[in-house]
Amino acid sequence: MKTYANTELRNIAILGHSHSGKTSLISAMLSTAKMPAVTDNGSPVTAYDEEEIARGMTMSNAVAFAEWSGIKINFIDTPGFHMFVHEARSAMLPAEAAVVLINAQTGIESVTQTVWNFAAELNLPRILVINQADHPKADSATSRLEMIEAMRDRWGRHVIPVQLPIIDANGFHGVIDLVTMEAFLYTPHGDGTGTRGPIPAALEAEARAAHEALVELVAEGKDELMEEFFNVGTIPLDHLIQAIHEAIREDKIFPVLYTNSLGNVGTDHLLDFIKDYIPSPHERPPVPAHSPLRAPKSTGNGNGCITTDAPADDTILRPVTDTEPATIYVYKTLVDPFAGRISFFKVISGCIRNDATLENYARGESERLSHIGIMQGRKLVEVPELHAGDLGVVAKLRVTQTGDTLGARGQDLRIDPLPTPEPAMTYAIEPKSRADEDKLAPALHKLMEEDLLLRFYRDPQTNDFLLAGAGQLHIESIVSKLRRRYHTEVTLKSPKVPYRETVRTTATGHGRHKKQSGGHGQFGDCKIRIEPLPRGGGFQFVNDIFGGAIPRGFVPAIEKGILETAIRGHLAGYPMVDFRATVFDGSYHDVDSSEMAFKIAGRLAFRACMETAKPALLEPIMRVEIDIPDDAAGAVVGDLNSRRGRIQGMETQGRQAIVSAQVPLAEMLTYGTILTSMTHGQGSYHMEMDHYDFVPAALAEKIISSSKRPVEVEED
Ligand SMILES: Nc1nc2c(ncn2[C@@H]2O[C@H](COP(=O)(O)OP(=O)(O)OP(=O)(O)O)[C@@H](O)[C@H]2O)c(=O)[nH]1
Ligand SMILES: [Mg+2]
Repeated sequence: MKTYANTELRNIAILGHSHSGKTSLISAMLSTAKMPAVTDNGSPVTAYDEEEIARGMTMSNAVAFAEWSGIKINFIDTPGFHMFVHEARSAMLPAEAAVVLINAQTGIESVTQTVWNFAAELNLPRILVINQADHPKADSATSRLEMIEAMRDRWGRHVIPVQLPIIDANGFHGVIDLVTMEAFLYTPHGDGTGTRGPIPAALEAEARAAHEALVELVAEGKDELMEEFFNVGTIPLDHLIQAIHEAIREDKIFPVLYTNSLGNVGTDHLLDFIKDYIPSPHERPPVPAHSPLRAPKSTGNGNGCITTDAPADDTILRPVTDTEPATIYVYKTLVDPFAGRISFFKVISGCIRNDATLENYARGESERLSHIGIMQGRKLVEVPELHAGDLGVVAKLRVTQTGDTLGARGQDLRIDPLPTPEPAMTYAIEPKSRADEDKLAPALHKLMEEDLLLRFYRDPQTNDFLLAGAGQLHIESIVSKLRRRYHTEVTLKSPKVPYRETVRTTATGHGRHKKQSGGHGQFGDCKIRIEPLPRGGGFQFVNDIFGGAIPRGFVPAIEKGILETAIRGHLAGYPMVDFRATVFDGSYHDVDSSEMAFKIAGRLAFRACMETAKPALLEPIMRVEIDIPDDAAGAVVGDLNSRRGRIQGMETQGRQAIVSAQVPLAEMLTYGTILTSMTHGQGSYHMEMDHYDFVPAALAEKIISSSKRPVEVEED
């Protein structure tokens, strides 16, 4: 197949609330472009995952491409269900524009705003598509104008229609292009190709007024265009097209278009719009990267213990062109039980040829990129080369993970991945048999490569296997993937609250391990200071030994002893976080000192500190958004108050109310059932981890007294 140059590429993230029709729209556009639009079993091309097909929703990003009028458009299909919305965020780095879908039937929904914010954070050009325009609700001019007003209320007056839908007794069957002032008429459920025709008389006046509004907005701030507009009364078409292109690129306008993805109406026009108006990778600002000095060193282990280095500002701006040295960024990983690891990357700069060898900077290893290709859903189409800006895949890289930057040897730069939220729910799981237990960890490690939010570890108190994820549905889908893909059966047990422990004050402690047994003795001796860090501070270790009181070689063993003990907690067996441990003094013995002896000394010193450091329990506080009929708002707010919730705000939209609150996770474990009964099934909610906070004393006592202290095994 043809390879496409930088200027012939468009990378589009398709975003929107669940069921707005993203996956169907991509399939419809592919069909219009005469590309494979469905898989062998009839599902849309980007809906290939068995789990997603079974649940009728997208749960992770998928990629497909269309060759259209000499360019290649790469689409990234993203999930619209709130629990998986972090995936949509990770589509922002490889994309040059966001197409935000709005369901004509339901209007702006909670995830619509969330994904809009993601795109806005990166100043990504945004196009609004009112999909499902075949719905009777899109039928009247009033409801259409109300929708535009609602969008302007949220995102400003720069929201501007570039089309009018043609809706009559035959339903939605055409669009008026407000730039060229032509109409395109479709046969619903046809091949997606419109026929050019005159603007229907009934819409003429409205179309003219909308055209003028568009011209006026685009000309704003551009003196030559303003002059032309006032002198001639309009702007010549080629100037107007160029001005709209620039205004979209600079986030000065957010155009609105209309489609019906199920009936394939308006999709050729949307493809044309993407081709003519969306910036190519080359036209977007250079990509910010930084040198390894600033790379955060992380020992994140799922238990909240993170070691970080202080950042320094050393940003490098890398233009997206073939002439710069090769650099790729891996934005997604898929692990196929048979084909192995498939890494999805964006070519940030340079031209990547098949069989290239690139350096994975963070991991210090080189990787050979044999068989590079592009993805059409699950199918890999091999290509000889990929130019700067293109999205590609490569199978079987050895060490590369999502978020890694690779490139030519000699340069070393890293692109910061976008943040992934912390898991919101933790469940205990139990393998059904011994064989399942053996398969569990390898299978989950493969799933964790694909899914950055998933965590797997053992409960330090009960030794249970724990799975942490975005919520019940997420964890259930993992259990199901374990069964389908890896033939590993597990039972899901009750959800757990991932409490943490921390310290409230600074304390010092002395740990001395001295043993004389037979020949060699053991001797380790250290003094440490434990200090609280702000929430989210993780774990920091400082070596403050002067004058060789402890040889350097033994200091990491002290850190290890502290960390291993901290992970087991002091009060109720939960990992201890947000503290700094400083070793400042100690002594050693020329013959009897060993790493093991210092590790034990570190552990003893840490325990000694706990006597006075005022250890305390922390609990996760969730950011909750609840969508309910407005007459249920009083009851819902009252109930949240009784759950130690803090109401942050309430918004009404028509007859719906959206309540935002912060509520401890411990109070939300069965909220789904409670909300259903309070709203007669009319309510929905979304929650994500916000921060950790101290557990109130009375409650903390209960948790501590009901916890079983882990059995401590002294190693020596
Ligand atoms: N009437 C009508 N139905 C549509 C249209 N687009 C999608 N649908 C239907 O809406 C449902 C959801 O469509 P999807 O394409 O899966 O929606 P999505 O936005 O990808 O949903 P998530 O992956 O869950 O975020 C399906 O039943 C589609 O058949 C449309 O334009 N008109
Ligand atoms: Mg979808």
